Formats: sequence, C-alpha cells, structure tokens
Amino acid sequence: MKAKRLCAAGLASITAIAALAGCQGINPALKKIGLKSSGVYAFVAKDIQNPYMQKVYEGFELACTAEGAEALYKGPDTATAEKQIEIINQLVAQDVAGIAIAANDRDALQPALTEAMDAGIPVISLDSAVNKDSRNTHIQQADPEKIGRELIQAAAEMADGNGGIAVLSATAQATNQNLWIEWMKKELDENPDKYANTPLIKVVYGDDNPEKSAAETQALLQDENIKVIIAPTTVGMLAAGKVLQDEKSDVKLTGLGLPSGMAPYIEDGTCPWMYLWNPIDIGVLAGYTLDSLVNEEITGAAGEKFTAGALGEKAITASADGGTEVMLGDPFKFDSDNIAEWKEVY
Ligand code: RAM
Repeated sequence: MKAKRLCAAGLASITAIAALAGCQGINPALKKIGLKSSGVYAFVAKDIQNPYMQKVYEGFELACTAEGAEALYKGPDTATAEKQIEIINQLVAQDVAGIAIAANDRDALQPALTEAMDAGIPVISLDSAVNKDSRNTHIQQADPEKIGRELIQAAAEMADGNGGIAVLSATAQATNQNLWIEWMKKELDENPDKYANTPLIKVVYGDDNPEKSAAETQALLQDENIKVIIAPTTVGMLAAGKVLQDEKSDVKLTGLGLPSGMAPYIEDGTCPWMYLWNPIDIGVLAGYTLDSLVNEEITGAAGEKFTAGALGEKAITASADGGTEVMLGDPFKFDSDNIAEWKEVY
C-alpha cells in the first residue's frame, strides 16, 4: 500500500502520520508500523529539453503511477553536472522518496548523491551512470560493448571498407557516450586489418545541443576524408541528419537515434540504419527499480530479483565498473524496412 492510497483511505492515525510528512518522502513512522510510503520519485534528466529524456520519463511516470508514487521531472537547461548538483540538493531538502538520474558526469555528483543516500533516499542512475559509490544500482540500456562494436562495424560497412569515420558525441563528460566510444576504439584496435582503411579520424562534441551539434557536423564536412559520422546520441543524430540532407552530402550517418525523428533520414538513405532500445521501457524499468528500493524489497546488490511490471522479473547483476546494474536488453536495428512502423512508437 502506498502513501497516496493511505491518505485517501482516511485511516485516522495513519492519515495523520502521512499528513505530517506531507505524503512525501520515505515516512519513517509508516515504515516502523510496517506500511510502505512511496511518495515522490524524482527523475533528473541530462537536460530538460532532450526529447529522448522526455520519452524515458514517460515510462518512468507510468511505473510510478502504477505503484502509487508521484513522478517528478527535473533537469538543467543545459547538460552540466553543476546544475544537476543544485537540483539534487533541492530534492534532498524536499525529502523526496527516491532519485533516478541520467548523469552528466561520473564522479562530480558523488558528494550530493551520497548526501541523498545518507538521508535514506535511494539513488539509481539510468542512461548515463554515476560511479558505483554514488548509487544503489544503475539501469543499463544495453551492453556497452555491443553498442560500441556494432556502431564501428556499421560505419565501416557504410564506408564500403574505405573511408574515415568521425564521432559526433554528446558532452565530453557523458559516462554513457564515453564508454561507447571506448568500445568503438577497442573494436578498431583489436582488428587492425579489417579497419585498415576506415580509421577513426575525429571525435567532436555537440553537447546534446542541436545548434552546436549542427555546427560540429558542418565542421566535419570540411574534412573530405570523413565518409561516415557516428552519432551515439539522439540529439546529435537528428542535427547531423538535417545538415547532411540540407547539404545533399554523400557522407553517411549512423548511431543511436529516435525512430520518430530520424525516419526522414532513414527513408532518404542519409542514415542507412541506426540502433536504439526502447526509451519508454528504460523509464519503466527505472521506476520499478526505484520503487523496489524505496520499499526495501531490494538494496541494489547483485543477485537480487524484482518484478518490473510488464517487463517481468529482472535481476540485478555485477557491472563492469565494480557496482551493479539492471540490463534492459539488446539494442534494436532500425532501417528502411521497419522505420515506418517504429516511427509511430517512439
Ligand atoms: C541522447 C542522450 C542519451 C543517450 C541517447 C542515445 O539523447 O545523450 O544519454 O542515451 O542520446
């Protein structure tokens, strides 16, 4: 039973306790008498405008509502760690019940998130991880190794085995993009013969800002050795797609894009194919994970299991960074055969 339902039930003593807490946060008094109080679950986006983050939040809100908790969408105007720290501090002062964050920096949020956890507020990262000491667990969209390797394989194929590759990333501190880029470099280094004529020429950062991403794409087009751009960010992909289409460029694009926005560029061949997972499912998984932590059904340790609504039973496993994670699944490939169907979904 959750706080909201308790309030509505009008059970005199319990209602009084819940009212004292404003029906927010983990209510220790309710916990002592064995009742659960879900309260407010905060979602902190990398930046508030990012359409991908908004899709993830849609799923998060669905899970929160299903569990009787109130979802709260927060995020900075631009994707910086400093602004996220301010937001976390406010959420702790507000005594929210749980925090889910897509981090703009792996380590910089640690003092603020540690304070949250010390105050009894469970913390999960999703999309872009914080270090293992700053969280209870992480929601991992898909295996980072698979994502990084597959993107290089795709780019080399699009270059017909002959042509330079550039990466248009998000911010330079983004944990998720940096990890994917590490795996891209490993794929290249480990297979020197295969990629002899498809070197990685440059990595640039559009900061998940549409204008900066477009300007960085324009700059990449000045280098005629670059034949393929990999944008492992939905914001970067969309901006690059528009530049390449406007310029009628032969440079090909692949990466991680939202089917709804990228459909025109897949349909006209600018982007022969791309990958992504279901962002709404990421949010759903995050919402149920946070709820299970708040209700002390799990602690975030490897080996624990819980039910994530329609996603079924999920397991917490050890992650490569020494902490733990919950994995959603494999990325999907989107191309001209399936984009018409998927552009309607997300
Ligand atoms: C962007 C963000 C996000 C990433 C997706 C693929 O929207 O940078 O972190 O996961 O792209």
